[in-house]
Amino acid sequence: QVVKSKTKFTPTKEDYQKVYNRIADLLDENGEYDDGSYGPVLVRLAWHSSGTYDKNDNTGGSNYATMRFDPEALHAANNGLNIARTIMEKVKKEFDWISYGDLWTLAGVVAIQEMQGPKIPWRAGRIDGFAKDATPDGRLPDATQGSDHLRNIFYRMGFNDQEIVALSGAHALGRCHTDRSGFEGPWTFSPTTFTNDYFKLLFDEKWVWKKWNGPKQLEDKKTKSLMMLPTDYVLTQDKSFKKFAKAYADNQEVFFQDFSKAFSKLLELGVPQSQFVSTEPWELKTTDEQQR
Ligand code: CCH
Repeated sequence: QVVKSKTKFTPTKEDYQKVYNRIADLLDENGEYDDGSYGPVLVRLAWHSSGTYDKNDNTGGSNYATMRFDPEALHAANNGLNIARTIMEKVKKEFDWISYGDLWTLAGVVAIQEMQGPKIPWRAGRIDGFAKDATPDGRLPDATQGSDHLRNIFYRMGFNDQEIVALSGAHALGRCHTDRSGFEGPWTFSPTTFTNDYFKLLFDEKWVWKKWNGPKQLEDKKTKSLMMLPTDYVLTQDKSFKKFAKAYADNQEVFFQDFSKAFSKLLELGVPQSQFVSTEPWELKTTDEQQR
């Protein structure tokens, strides 16, 4: 019997930069989609694929990309993320050597950086797992709940109050969809640009309960065009959360720094250190920096 020898391709940082660039090109390929960018839904994919982590038994997290499998793909919290996964399939076809966990977390990095956000240190090393590695339902936050719930969920991942607030600032991006979560509308006036507007608006606008048949959400009294989830609003009500939210409203640079650290940490949850291809995370270049 002939044993075929296969030379193993070992991708370098430059190869991952190529994947970065391909994802960047896909972000606004469909002007009809939402606010004209797949960026926000890709950030949500990166977050939901990582936020299943449980530090108590070291299960979940971004390592095995278990959202590829039912029932995790069908968890209500993941409604709509099939759109993001389908777009990523295009990239996977071209760069078949990348693991899904690396691809999805890298897409989150690309989206944040290309939408004018901070640099997100990232490194490769996640491996594809199996359906048996999928996590049970209920590990991601429920938007109808309060500060106790937020703490239960995020402390389980290993985050503290400051990191919870920083991560929540991602809601500067994107919107809620009635056919995905039941909620409706964007948090900010610029849902495809990463800013600290989410925190500014939380404090500057008057938020009132929206009168409608849908789930409980708030709307800004002035324009009625923006929304906040109950879990967003508690960041201004809980004393410890409020301190950080105010600091981020007052200073975008501080928010950017803290978000970058927390998001980078989120994307590495559940990945054994020994699997990473480098000891230090990389900073990949934005398309602007490469003058492409
Ligand atoms: Fe979120 N988020 N998120 N979120 N989220 C939703 C959409 C986005 C909660 C609930 C919702 C984070 C934290 C929380 C994004 C990033 C992050 C939606 C609407 C709900 C509901 C989904 C829909 O209908 O399409 C709750 C509760 C929490 C508790 O903390 C964190 C952390 C991050 C990232 C760091 C992004 C981006 C979106 C927009 C997605 C889109 O398609 O536009």
